[in-house]
Amino acid sequence: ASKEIPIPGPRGVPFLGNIYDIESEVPLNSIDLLADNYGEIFRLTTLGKARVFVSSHELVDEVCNEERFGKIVTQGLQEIRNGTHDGLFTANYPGEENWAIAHRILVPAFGPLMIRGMFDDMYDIASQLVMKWARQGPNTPISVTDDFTRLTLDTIALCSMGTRFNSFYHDDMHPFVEAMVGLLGGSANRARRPALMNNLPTSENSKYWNDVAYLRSLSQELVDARKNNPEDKKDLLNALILGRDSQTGKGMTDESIVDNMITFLIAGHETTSGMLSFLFYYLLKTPHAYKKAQEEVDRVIGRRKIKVEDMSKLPYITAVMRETLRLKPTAPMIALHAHPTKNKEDPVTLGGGKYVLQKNEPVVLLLGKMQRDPKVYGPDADEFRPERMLDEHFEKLPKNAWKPFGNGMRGCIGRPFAWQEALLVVAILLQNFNFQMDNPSYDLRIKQTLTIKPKDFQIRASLREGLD
Ligand code: MNH
Repeated sequence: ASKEIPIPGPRGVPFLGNIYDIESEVPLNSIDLLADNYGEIFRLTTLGKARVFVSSHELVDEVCNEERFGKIVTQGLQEIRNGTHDGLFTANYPGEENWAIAHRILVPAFGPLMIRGMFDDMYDIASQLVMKWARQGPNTPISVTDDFTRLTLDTIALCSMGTRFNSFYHDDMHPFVEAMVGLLGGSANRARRPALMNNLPTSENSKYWNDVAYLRSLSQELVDARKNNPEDKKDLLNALILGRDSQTGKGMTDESIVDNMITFLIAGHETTSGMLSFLFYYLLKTPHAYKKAQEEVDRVIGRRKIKVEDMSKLPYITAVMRETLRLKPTAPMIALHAHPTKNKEDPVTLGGGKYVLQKNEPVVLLLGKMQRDPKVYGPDADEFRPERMLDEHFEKLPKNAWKPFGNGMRGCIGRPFAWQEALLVVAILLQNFNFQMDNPSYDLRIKQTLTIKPKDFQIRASLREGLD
């Protein structure tokens, strides 16, 4: 213990601790600044609860060891459980066995064959976006993130609930989306308040529970509809209904199906929409990368209709997507703690005994900082340079140096879904339009909820010549 170093951090005020050290609008901004000031690890304590934030590749790599650490369901996620219970994203595992059952049933549903089966539905929604932008013409500023959110919502709804939100045909949100936004916003508010207030009969609380009830009843209706009118389709809804657990032979209960439908909607839209938005921001700020990406589409696909086979033939756009998620991982923080059954260390330490954690203290990985560690990415780590993410370099990155999809068995189950969806959208947009910033001097600002997105980012789209 002689080499022990106290974990640094801002001092804070009595009782409330560090709440004034975190800006409420974009917490990530202040947390990244604290990482700049305090280095690879620092501690914040709010209302008596401590947690550490780590941001060097070395420490993140250590915490990614699943023998020692595993996911912790933090307060924000804990509240979302009011709508999703022990669905995949919000389950406590080990402890809640439903996670393992749903995981075994659903991993194959996100396998390559199933994802290819969802290409036509993805294409359907992507072409609606193309039509909308084409009709708006080159003089209409496009609120990029809003339209990408329409796209990702409609895509995941079609593939996992078998229903169409038709978001491109309405200015208002679909009632399901409205209720989901209510659940997410309400959960964030509840996590910041003393529990007592969450049990009062306020109109806010009753709206919250009405939203949850609506989400669940509509989901159940859609499950019943598919059960009563079976469709021979490779989609997530069929996987939820028909899937059988390889270990127990059991199917999922309706309760668990609904938990995971809502989970897919929550986990599967903001992250992908944010990624697409940042991607177009970076392409428009980096003309040489934009040019290469568009040339790739023209060379590989040209003017014909995009096919699922094309998805594996776009290495530069793939690198652009990886580089976007390196600089702006849209799920910017994930929380772990010492593994409740496997880790017998007491106390738990990091950095070879240097940093001593408190009992069951959450460890938050700051993915955006870690993915700019100059020891891994060099002196130009802050630059958008897709070339560094081409396969031959990407495959040689040290372990756990690129983690936008989280870690290990609790990592993102939807990654292949998001990847195919985003590749298709980038390709179809570059194929059909030329883009420019609405305001060329726009500087990136962030909007933060569970995820991050660009704020007030607008572009213009003009149809490319030679299209009929
Ligand atoms: Mn996704 C978990 C990032 C797209 C469904 N996702 C995670 C985690 C990260 C993540 C990080 C780990 C969270 C944690 O440790 O608490 N996810 C992304 C990103 C994209 C994304 C960056 C797009 C880009 N995710 C999607 C899509 C779906 C989805 C699309 C669904 C179709 N993700 C999930 C689910 C989990 C998850 C479900 C929880 C998995 C588990 O714990 O078993």
